[in-house]
Amino acid sequence: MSDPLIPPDGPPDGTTDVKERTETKVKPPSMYRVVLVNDDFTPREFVVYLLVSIFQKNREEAGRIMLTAHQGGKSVVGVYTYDVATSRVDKARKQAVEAGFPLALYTEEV
Ligand code: TYC
Repeated sequence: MSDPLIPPDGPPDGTTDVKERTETKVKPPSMYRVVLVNDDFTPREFVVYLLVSIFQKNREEAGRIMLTAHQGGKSVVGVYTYDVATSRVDKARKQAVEAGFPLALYTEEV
């Protein structure tokens, strides 16, 4: 409630009240790169299937990502928030283990 004896533009003694503003800096969330690692055993088609079904790539892009890893040893799948990166990597690893393939993926902060 405001005091009816103090005018809205400041106290009556000629001083000025300065309200310090508390700066609230909102940092954007850290981002994480998901990296796919090549191996000699996981079938190409299985890698493409995971990239389409878990990482929501279209088949063309999934094929490119898979081939980049196949030829160069690793390939960046995408950059995501921590939760998205880790949950997708967990899913992909789980499916690879269930299917009996040694497929490796890892995340790293961008
Ligand atoms: N090198 C595998 C093969 O020849 C295919 C493959 C590609 C595996 C990419 C993993 O991240 C990978 N069957």
